[in-house]
Amino acid sequence: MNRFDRTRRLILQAAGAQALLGVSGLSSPAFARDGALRPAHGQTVMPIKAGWTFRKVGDAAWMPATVPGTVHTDLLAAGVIEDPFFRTNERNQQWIDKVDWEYRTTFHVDVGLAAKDRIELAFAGIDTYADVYLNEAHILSADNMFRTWDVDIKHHVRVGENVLRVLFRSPIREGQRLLAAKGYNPPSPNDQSEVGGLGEARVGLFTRKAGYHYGWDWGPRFVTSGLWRRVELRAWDMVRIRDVQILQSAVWQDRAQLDVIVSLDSEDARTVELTIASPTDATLTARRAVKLHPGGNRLEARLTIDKPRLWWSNGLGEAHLYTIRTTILSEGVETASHEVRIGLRSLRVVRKPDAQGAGFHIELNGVPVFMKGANYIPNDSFLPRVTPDAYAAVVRSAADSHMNMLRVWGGGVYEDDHFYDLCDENGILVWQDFMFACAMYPGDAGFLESVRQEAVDNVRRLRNHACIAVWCGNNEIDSAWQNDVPTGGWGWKQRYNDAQKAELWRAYEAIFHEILPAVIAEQDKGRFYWPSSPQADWKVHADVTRPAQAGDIHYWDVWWGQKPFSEYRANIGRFMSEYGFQSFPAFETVATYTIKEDRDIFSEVMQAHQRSSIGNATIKTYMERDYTVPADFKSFLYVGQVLQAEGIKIAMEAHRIRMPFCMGSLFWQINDCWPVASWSSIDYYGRWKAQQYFARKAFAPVLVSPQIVDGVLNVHAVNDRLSAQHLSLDLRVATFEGDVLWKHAAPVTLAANSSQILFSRSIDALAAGVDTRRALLLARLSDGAKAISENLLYFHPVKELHLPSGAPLVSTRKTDDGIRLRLHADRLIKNLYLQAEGVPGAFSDNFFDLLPGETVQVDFRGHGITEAAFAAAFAMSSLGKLQ
Ligand code: BMA
Repeated sequence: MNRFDRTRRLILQAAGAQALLGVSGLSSPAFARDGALRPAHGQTVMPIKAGWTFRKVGDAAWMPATVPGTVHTDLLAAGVIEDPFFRTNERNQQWIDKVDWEYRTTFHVDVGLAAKDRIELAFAGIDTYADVYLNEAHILSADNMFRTWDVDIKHHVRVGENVLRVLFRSPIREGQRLLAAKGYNPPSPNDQSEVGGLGEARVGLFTRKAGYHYGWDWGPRFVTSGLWRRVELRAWDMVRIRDVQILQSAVWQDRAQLDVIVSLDSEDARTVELTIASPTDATLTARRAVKLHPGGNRLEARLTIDKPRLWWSNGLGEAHLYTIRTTILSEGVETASHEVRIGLRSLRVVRKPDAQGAGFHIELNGVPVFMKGANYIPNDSFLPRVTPDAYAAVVRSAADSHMNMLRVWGGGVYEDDHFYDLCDENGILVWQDFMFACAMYPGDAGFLESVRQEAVDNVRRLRNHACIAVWCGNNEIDSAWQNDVPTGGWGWKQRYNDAQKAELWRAYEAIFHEILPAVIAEQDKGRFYWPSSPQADWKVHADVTRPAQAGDIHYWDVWWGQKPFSEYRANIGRFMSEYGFQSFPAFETVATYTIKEDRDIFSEVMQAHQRSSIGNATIKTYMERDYTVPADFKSFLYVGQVLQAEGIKIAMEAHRIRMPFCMGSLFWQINDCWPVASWSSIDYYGRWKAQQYFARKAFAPVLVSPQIVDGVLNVHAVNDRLSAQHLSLDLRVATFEGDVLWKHAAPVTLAANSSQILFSRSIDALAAGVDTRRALLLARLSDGAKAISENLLYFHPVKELHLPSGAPLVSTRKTDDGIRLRLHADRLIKNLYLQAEGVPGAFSDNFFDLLPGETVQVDFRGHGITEAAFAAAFAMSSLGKLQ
């Protein structure tokens, strides 16, 4: 449909548009990440970015500081500490979080600015225990990293120089004080207190601060302090729009009904003109006069859009966004405005009881959509240095790999606005955890109120984003404690006496069953809230012994339980929100944190960049099962990546072919916060591991997946598209030299949005007389000459195969953005690994099997690459070469 041949109307209905009185205490508008001003919208906005200095409390000398920033990165820039990520530097930087720090700057206020009706200082994020002084008057005490703080400074600010000083108290000392007051330590196993020199005192849970700062099983311990998001002065006269909430009350194919709620502050009683329009759609426009009262005002308006362009998740259509601009005109002059982007869509989480238990699926615009994606953690231990490009690289990698969901996991942070903007634009739905993970939290009145405020701030900040699909209370606390099953859980509750147990569970209920759902109901009515991930959904499906039948699942018997990858096929729930397997990053990344003598997986440095208790040995154990373990370090890293990718491929495909029983597959984890061996599919520097390339194939909209179960070959096909696909299926058994031993071809129809078996045959019938150590099965779905999905199946573990050892023929030519390679092989090249160390860029495909007789084209893309530099760095490995 052409966007211009549809009429859209916007109606401001008189009944819904009257001004309501007396609503106050509204929170701040959304923040942009980069310090760049959002259009001032009638306000004067002055970033307080320049001139910052810092010192350890008690020191004489001030050093230059960066805001937004952290103490650690400022110390690094000042040359006081070395790169925290290099070798084991982390260990000797643990003193930083145990002392107090002071930050200071000055800013100039002119007469005009000082005369404004209202002046406020807005802190988008303070990490964490801080007292703020303006011209030596105390203006704020902060104690929650996740909150935003707006401080009225009208009566503190003066014409000329103003001094802003922030005193940060050590989060560790504060935590120790709170722990002592509590008298016992609640469970919090991921807090790496030993690294911090605190023994078993796990203090992180007492502070509303990112859990991973205290260390995690993929992350170092850097308990930061600092002004981690921007600080700005805002001043205005008369009227200021605080917030505009757009409720999508009903979205149909032919019509969308929006309720717009404008929260604004007015200095006096006046009549103004409210207009709502869309710069992206000239037909949307409405205006009317409204009467304002002094203080907080709430205006409501109903809009109707005919024939809306809907927002679709990646793969199903355009992620169309409308910009909605709200303005206030006073005596014909624009005095305040606000802009927000929305995507029109209906979204429900459907949990319908069925014969097996109860389903759990996302329904988008009336369509059940299988969620393909990953868990997402913070991109750096030091958040302020994450660039917009780094955010874009992760979200685009997800979109390019056919993902449609990321789970913002609860041990990190409520992410930057820019992240959610990118998700909106790329059709990536977000499963948004609140920031609680793997711990039992305090339940005193002060803590609970802080949690409530934090939830209000972040729900308000994020609620207009099209991408937000699920609000989730926490990560894994329900399953770790399992209050309903006396012997259940991870052994947490068994360590406490009855009074402690009751206290800890009461706090859990207060946060996750009372406060958070109440905030959602009040601030984001209608959006789905799920108390914990995973949760067995016993309310819908009462069989506690069979959690796989309802709710979501974190499946960790592969890796933590050392079970074989094939177990992924047998352990499938209704929504797989976590599963994963580790690998090392590429050698180039390892080289950034090691010196030559460290390059052994059991060296002190390699173990320090591995935080899972069973880490590197587990990678080796699994490798021994299926692969010939290479003796040299570099090859070990490469085979480890293949191991991870092949293992997770089993899970991704197994989950998809079980649709509609299973309707989600989010692996753990897409990114890293430092260079480390972890479950990530993309490393800290943005390098795709083998797994990310494999995910792109396993999550493709149309998938062919051959599986052998109990001696029977089943060829499955999954079609995520909303229309039937008429394709040809081509199956063949061929030797590694390309001789075809068996084949089958047939036209097939894949029903829309479904999984089906296309072909079944006993393996004996196919492989009779075949030397299965020298042969493979190829399954291909094509549309005419174009391959839509292709998959290979081997009959034995790799170490038992007789792989050819040759290398492909390679020709290259320069393209506009890099180098184009053509690769050809006469015999199978298994998991061909293309490398160009030191040349900035990335291969469009990698770690794939090059089939005999096949020629494939791969692009190496990057800026300013010369053919000579590429040729000098280019190298290839394959599993055949290593055997
Ligand atoms: C899950 C996650 C994380 C953890 C990961 C790997 O428990 O929620 O807490 O890092 O598994 O162990």
